[in-house]
Amino acid sequence: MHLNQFTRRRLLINAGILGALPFLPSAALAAPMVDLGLPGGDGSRSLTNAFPGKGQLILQRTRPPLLETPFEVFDKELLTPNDLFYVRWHWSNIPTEIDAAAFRLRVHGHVQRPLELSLADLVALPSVDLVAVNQCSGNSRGFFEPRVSGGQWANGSMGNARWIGVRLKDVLDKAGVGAGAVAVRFRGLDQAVIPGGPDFMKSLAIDHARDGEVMIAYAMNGEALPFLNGFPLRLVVPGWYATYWIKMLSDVEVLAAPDRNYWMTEAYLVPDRPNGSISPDDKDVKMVPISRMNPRSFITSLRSGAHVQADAPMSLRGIAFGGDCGVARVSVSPDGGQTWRDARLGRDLGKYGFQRWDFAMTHVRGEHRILVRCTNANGAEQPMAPVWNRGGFMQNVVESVTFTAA
Ligand SMILES: Nc1nc2c(c(=O)[nH]1)N[C@H]1C(S)=C(S)[C@@H](COP(=O)(O)O)O[C@H]1N2
Ligand SMILES: [Mo]
Repeated sequence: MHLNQFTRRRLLINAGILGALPFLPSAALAAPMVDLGLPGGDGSRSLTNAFPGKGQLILQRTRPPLLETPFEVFDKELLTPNDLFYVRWHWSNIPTEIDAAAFRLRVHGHVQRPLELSLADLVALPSVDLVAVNQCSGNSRGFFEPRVSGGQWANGSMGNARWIGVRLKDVLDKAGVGAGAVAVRFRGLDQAVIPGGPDFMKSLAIDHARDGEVMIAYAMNGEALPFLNGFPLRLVVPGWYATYWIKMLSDVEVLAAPDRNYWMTEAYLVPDRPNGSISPDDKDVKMVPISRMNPRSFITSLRSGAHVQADAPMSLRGIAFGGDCGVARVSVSPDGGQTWRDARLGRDLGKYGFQRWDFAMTHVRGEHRILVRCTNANGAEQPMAPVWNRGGFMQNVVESVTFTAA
């Protein structure tokens, strides 16, 4: 796919006008509410339209903005619309305006030729596009029992988009990676608000950074990136949790020694156990940086508590993704887990993206609990018991919906 003239022009003009980030949207009190049904209680949230470039999203936190995608969006669109794509920042010190013409991406550190690339320089490199799921490590954290601290997300801190940009490898080759480089560290234009607080930075091992898949995206679904999703550039790390997908990317630093920054060694650690799952009583578990995503699937056409007409033919549908590889199979159990049948898979937009599935049911009567389970191309399948860890990361339990046909 080629970036059309419209997008190129939009990128190169001074498109990044945000104004001031709202502190507390004044409409919040009168706003429509949603109940996320969190098991620990207090699942009521307001919907907000108050954020620049964003449509109606669930307000999880105002400063820094944490905005969740309402779940019904995933039923309507396979590519999550830019204005409904979730938002998550760690620090509220985010620039409120970016001059796209003056913007430079700095590439430095253990390289032969440090670079300062303009957006025009980047757009001139060979472009690549890829459909991939961006999912917060803590997606679904609000469903953890016992509850853990952190943003109490329901299932909407994920989204699927077509990312357009350049290969990180091409940019690194232009700079010439020095012999003995071990990692590449990324940071954006946001800064810590607390004096001495750790600016948000993540790094990837050098081979991962040069795998030809990791990209620097300048567009999303054919448009410039929304400001709050990282205008003008963001890292896209296909198959890995979004914590690595640095937004407003301004600095790429090649390191000759492992990255010891706070966000790699203290935060975003998961137990070194299958699926990152432990029991609340487990002590002294070895922790490692979070990395690859696991498979997930969701029923999107029906919510728990729904009433449908008995004996009418039903077509259930939903989405699945394989995580760090494609979807091999989606199975559905119409009877609470006793029997399983394969769902029909929809069009494959790429192994890192959402894939639709559907499943026909007939002679439905009474109360039903339907389960859906994805197996990925590596043979990993969703667990029947919920994942639990102290960070509230990597949830991918088999989801279910209970409804009544009468
Ligand atoms: N510069 C910067 N990039 C960042 C973050 C951040 O705080 N600052 N948060 C990361 C995390 S944890 C997530 S979940 C994703 C969220 O991406 P989105 O806001 O575009 O949905 O951005 C990632 N990239
Ligand atoms: Mo995240």
